[in-house]
Amino acid sequence: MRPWIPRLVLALSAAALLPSAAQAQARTGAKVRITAPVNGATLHGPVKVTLKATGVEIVPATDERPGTGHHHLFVDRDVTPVNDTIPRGVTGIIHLGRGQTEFVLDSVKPGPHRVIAVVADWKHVPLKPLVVDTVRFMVK
Ligand SMILES: [Cu+2]
Repeated sequence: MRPWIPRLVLALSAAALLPSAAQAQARTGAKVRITAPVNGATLHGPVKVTLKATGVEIVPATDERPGTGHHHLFVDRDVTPVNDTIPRGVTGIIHLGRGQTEFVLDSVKPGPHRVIAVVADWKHVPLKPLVVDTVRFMVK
């Protein structure tokens, strides 16, 4: 008599059965901000990069829980494909896999630089929607 009820119930149960990091994150609107260096700054090396995330818990990469992630820095290089695992052992890609929220770039050369911060899950795949921030700065 009221065919919409079973359909609604089915939809609700399906949603309840499929919790995912992506859904949890979409609800909370996770964000990351590079708090230092300030975008456009001119400074001397070494350069300490500090990060602040909201709406996602920053944890070690060994912590396999939805709603969590760890920071990655792309230094003077583009972000790798967003559905792929962020590779290790690649120049300019830094995993803060112990849950750190800062990292010192101790060998930056004088000149312009760009750092992109990306939060990824324990599989090192960027969270969706992307949790990303970029700063550009000049090293004297
Ligand atoms: Cu990683």
